[in-house]
Amino acid sequence: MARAPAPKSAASAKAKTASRTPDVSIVVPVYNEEGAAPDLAREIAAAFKGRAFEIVFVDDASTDATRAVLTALMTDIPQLRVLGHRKNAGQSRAVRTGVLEARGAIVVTLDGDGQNDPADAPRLVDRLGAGPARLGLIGGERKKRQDSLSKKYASRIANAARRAMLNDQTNDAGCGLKVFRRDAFLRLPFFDHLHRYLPAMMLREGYEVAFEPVNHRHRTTGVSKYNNLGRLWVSFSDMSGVMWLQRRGRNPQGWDES
Ligand SMILES: Nc1nc2c(ncn2[C@@H]2O[C@H](COP(=O)(O)OP(=O)(O)O)[C@@H](O)[C@H]2O)c(=O)[nH]1
Ligand SMILES: [Mg+2]
Repeated sequence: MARAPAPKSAASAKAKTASRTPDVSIVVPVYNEEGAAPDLAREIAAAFKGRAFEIVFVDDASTDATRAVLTALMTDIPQLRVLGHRKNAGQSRAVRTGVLEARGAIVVTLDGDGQNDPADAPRLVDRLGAGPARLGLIGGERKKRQDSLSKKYASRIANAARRAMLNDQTNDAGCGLKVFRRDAFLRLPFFDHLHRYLPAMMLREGYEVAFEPVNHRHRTTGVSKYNNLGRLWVSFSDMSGVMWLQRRGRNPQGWDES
């Protein structure tokens, strides 16, 4: 990955980091995360210090002060960008908005509540960067989930069902920490809840996917935006849609030019 030489002073370092084209864009969808978002932004900046990166928070029309507290941080963190949907459109759409706006060739996504640990992200970025172009995505796999027992059980059952039906090689589809090639993501069909089916859609497009164990932390502020029943209900309709896409996803195994 190309890197600019080390700048001389702190002031010029700031200007340089802010203006040079980033290698990596860290995209964070947020909805009503005013308590968690500022610390998370600082943690991401610390984890990527010394690299050419940008942080793109996408506020999905929060009704709390999420957008304001993030905007106030922009002077402290020059790599921080804050986008805001005019109307709530869901986590997947927020990820997509961030990826469309991203300037880095590699995109990291992280949950906005601080449950993913930004310190894991550079390792995944390096692994993707060192891999072949056909490697489209590296997904985080939470080894020790820090969630309620009911959420852990529901998620275990949902993951087993999804994996059996979609054959998507994924043990932990719900992990918000993922790293992928921006151009690969943009080739995928978009639908609400796509963020849980990214490995399946990457495989459909002909990319390989890999997984890496990551840390997981308790939510210390704000509330979960999903409940088990709601998630189960939508996953029934999502699953049949994704299976249809898989059936209709004929793949030429690459192509050649004469
Ligand atoms: N943009 C956007 N983000 C959302 C929405 N719902 C949840 N999120 C974000 O998605 C991430 C995961 O949500 P969370 O409630 O923590 O799910 P849980 O960890 O499974 O309980 C967090 O960063 C949320 O702020 C939404 O409607 N829009
Ligand atoms: Mg969470």
